[in-house]
Amino acid sequence: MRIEQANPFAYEFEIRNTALVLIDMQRDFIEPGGFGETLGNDVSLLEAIVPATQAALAAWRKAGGLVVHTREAHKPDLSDCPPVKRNRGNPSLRIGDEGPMGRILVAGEPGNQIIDALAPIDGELVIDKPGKGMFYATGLHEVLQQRGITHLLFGGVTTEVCVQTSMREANDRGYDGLLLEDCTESYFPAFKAATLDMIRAQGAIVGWTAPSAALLAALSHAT
Ligand code: C5J
Repeated sequence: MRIEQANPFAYEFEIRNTALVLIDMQRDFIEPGGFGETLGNDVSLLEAIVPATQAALAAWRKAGGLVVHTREAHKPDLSDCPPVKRNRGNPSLRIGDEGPMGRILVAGEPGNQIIDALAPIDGELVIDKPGKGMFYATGLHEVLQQRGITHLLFGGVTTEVCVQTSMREANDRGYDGLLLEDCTESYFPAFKAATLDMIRAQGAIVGWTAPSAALLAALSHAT
């Protein structure tokens, strides 16, 4: 399969060797009252990518591809949240503190769940990650290797933090990664634009980007 419109050049993949990875599409980042808003951000920017992400997820499921959902989530005792992480951000509402949707970025809390529109279904992987990158302290690389995954299609939030970190980690581990441009967002539009440029610069130094319509078109020919 080939996405001709990918940047900086066509992206080739096989569904059986590829996973769609949705990074941190959690209530904490996307809905009012969560971690994202406590940092002073306008969360409606992120909500805008939900329809395109839903369409990509539905098409990928229909094609029978593997889906991986990640959540930025810490243990309730915060033993996996180093002080350098907890002590930054909004001093009056830190990771682990009680917020409007439960404890901020803590596993099992209402705000830590993936939004209903993109809720995982049986057979999909759900990875709780204590860092920004999806491979740090998760064991995910081994799981993907066992399944023969070599290519990763990315969506999720935020573009320049957890998505970019995960793509860079993936690149260093030998995966060919492509970021779906309209299925990712930042609280800072300029950061998103810069991240897309950085990923595909210098002959795809981190990976590729493409509009989700190009993926849908490729899949419609295959299914
Ligand atoms: C952040 C994330 N921005 N998922 N997390 O803290 O990008």
